[in-house]
Amino acid sequence: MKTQVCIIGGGPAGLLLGHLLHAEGIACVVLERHTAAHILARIRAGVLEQVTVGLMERLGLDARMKAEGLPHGGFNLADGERLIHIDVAALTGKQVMVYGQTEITRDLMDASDERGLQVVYGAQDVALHDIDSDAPYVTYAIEGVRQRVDCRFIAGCDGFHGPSRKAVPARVSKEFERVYPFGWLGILADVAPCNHELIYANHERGFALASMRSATRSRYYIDVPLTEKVEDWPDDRLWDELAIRLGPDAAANMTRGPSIEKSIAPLRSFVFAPMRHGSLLLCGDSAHIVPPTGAKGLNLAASDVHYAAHALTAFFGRNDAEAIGAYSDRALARVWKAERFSWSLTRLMHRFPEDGPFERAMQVAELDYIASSQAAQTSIAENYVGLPV
Ligand code: FAS
Ligand code: PHB
Repeated sequence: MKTQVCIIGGGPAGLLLGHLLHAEGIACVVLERHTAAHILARIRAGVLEQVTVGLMERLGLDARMKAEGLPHGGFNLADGERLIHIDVAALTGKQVMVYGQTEITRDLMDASDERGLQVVYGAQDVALHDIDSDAPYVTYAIEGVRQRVDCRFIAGCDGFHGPSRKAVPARVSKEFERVYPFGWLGILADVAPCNHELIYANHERGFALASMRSATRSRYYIDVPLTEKVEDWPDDRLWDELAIRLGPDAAANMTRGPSIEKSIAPLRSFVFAPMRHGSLLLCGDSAHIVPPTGAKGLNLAASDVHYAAHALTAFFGRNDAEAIGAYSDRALARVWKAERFSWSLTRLMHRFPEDGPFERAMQVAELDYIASSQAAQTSIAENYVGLPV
């Protein structure tokens, strides 16, 4: 097969990029190792910044999101009895959209069939070749039969564990990483949320987050030591812990129900630079990971795709390679700001095992400052709703 862009990975980054390029008449193919059903079964992000909403609008794929999504104008930081409301709408004039990553991915998948975007599911042994040249190619196997895609660019949208980042020579790359000493145990249940907005709680027993997917489907998290397993947390134990950590008011409004999904996700901050090498561009989790505290992971994938689509459209449409050359610096400039916010909010809202009384006093002082300062709340709000792309 010969095409212009070979996209590795059919998650949100790969499908968003594929649709944007396809809409511009740029020939592309998406290679995904799993089935569509496998991808839709992964429960991940829940909060969309305007950059993500905007890309779905630009593609004309925002109808279901606008019909079923929940616009949120604020969120809450709970510290013991205290609830600090961050009025994002009043402080920034913008909102976030609560609409699960699963639904975004479903909308993109459904449109692939309708619009003729070629997505190959079940692509095994994907390998990148000649990325330093102007004629790279990708090999893969379908049911044991080896295939080859010749292209001008490869877009590595294959997540943290994919092959694309590893194809960049170590001599030209640099990694930055912080692994956190806890994971997030998440539960999805078809029960009404305990609050109309999200609550991030820093309790003496640990972190908790009350989120949602709709008015009838809730998503909750607590932080747990990395030694814990999902089977250590039967539903009742998790509901009891959530009620304690989220506080009496949230607990009084909490509806319990059977989990339809329950999993533990490790937390890390990770950045890989550069995000372009030769004819390979990296987008999304293949190049960076954030702790989910700031709800940035999916949204950073969207801003990478925004920059990558702009660069590839300029290259193929106007033979202008300037934006390709600038892609990595442009994407990383926004990535680092989101990394800082996500790390900072994780530091503020979690009890780290190595922390002592001083570190706890710093958390209390920072929460006191946020509670009393519009400037501090504005800073949090503008990062949460998404910095400009
Ligand atoms: P993805 O990982 O979503 O997609 C990469 C795709 O590439 C996958 O479908 C994979 O199968 C495919 N792939 C990998 N290797 C391949 C190969 N060799 N060949 C072909 N295909 C290959 N973000 C938030 O904002 N909020 C959250 O609450 C949140 N929770 C998360 C929970 C978990 C467990 C994880 C892992 C991530 C979470 N994230 C969250 C972050 C997440 O939403 C990512 O930011 C988002 O999925 C990024 O999208 P992609 O870059 O497309 O990567
Ligand atoms: C979610 O609803 O899954 C969610 C929301 C906000 C976060 C992380 C996860 O910061």
